[in-house]
Amino acid sequence: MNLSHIEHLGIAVKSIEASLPYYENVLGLKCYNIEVVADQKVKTAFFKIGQTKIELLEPTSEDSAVAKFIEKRGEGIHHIAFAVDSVADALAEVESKGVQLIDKAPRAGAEGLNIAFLHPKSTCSVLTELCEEPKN
Ligand code: CMX
Repeated sequence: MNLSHIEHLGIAVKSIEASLPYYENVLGLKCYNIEVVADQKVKTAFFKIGQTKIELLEPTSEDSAVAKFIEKRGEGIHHIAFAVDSVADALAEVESKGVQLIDKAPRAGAEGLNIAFLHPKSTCSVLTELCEEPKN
């Protein structure tokens, strides 16, 4: 599989508003997009560092995956996302190597990317996302 770079790191926070001053005033990053991903029940905020982004994830519902994560483990790094040429091809490859998939097929994620998650039980306990720029 050809991973080109770390597309983003997902960080679970209780409140984007309360977290922004650290990222903007201390680290000097600029939040360039805030977007709700309704089907994932999260609000997201994005910052760029080189080719990589930081994605803050605030739950919008108590039953969201991110709300459950914060309840169990507290705020902090939630997932790593790798950029690939083709999420569908990468899913087929990792599944053939015994990795448990959360998403069996690519779906729409934040920022217009096609994405899919791999289960942390098969990825050394790090929730892993594969991302692909849509080809129009
Ligand atoms: N990183 C590592 N391990 C995680 C995890 C994470 N982010 N989230 C859950 N787990 C672990 C739990 O600690 C638990 O481990 P134990 O069994 O050892 O206690 C196990 O996975 C099961 O966790 P759970 O709380 O019972 O939750 P579920 O099984 O209901 O769901 C998961 C876990 C990973 C399948 C679910 O969170 C998921 O589907 N995540 C992918 C989607 C997602 O996270 N969306 C939000 C971001 C959206 C975006 O970026 O757009």
